Amino acid sequence: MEKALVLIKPDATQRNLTGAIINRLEQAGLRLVAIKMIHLDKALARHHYDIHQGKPFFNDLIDYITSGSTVAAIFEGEKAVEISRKTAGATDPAKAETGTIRADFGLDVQRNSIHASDSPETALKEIRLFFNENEIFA
Ligand code: FUP
Repeated sequence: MEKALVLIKPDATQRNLTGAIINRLEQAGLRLVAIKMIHLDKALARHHYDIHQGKPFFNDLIDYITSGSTVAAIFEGEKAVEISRKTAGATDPAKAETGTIRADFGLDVQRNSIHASDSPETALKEIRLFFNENEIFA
């Protein structure tokens, strides 16, 4: 069974969209196996977005993701990564497919409401970054 890390980002927790976003992922056939609300510190944020170090939006992205509460969750299922990415939609809400989380809830390319792991390998790394083994109810 595949697992995907999902972050419900500060723009979404702030606007009371946490339940709606979880609901969409469950409705897509995925099962919630871990969840917690956290406030990312800069070190964790930089680690999570390591791949974007040096890009023009990096510092703003770190400021944003550390600006409020984030819900970290793990969803499990066959093709959990592909399904969670599809349910999330394209990075830029303006370009995301109708009916996706980002199209319906995202505000702009930075405040796009959700993160979902982009490959099974990335998912394993991200899960290790956010969760201990004993927090996962597989
Ligand atoms: P995604 O995999 O869809 O989350 O997109 P990326 O890995 O390309 O980007 C990660 C995050 O960086 C996005 F969710 C938001 C932020 N970002 C920007 O703020 N500006 C950009 O131009 C691109 C990405």
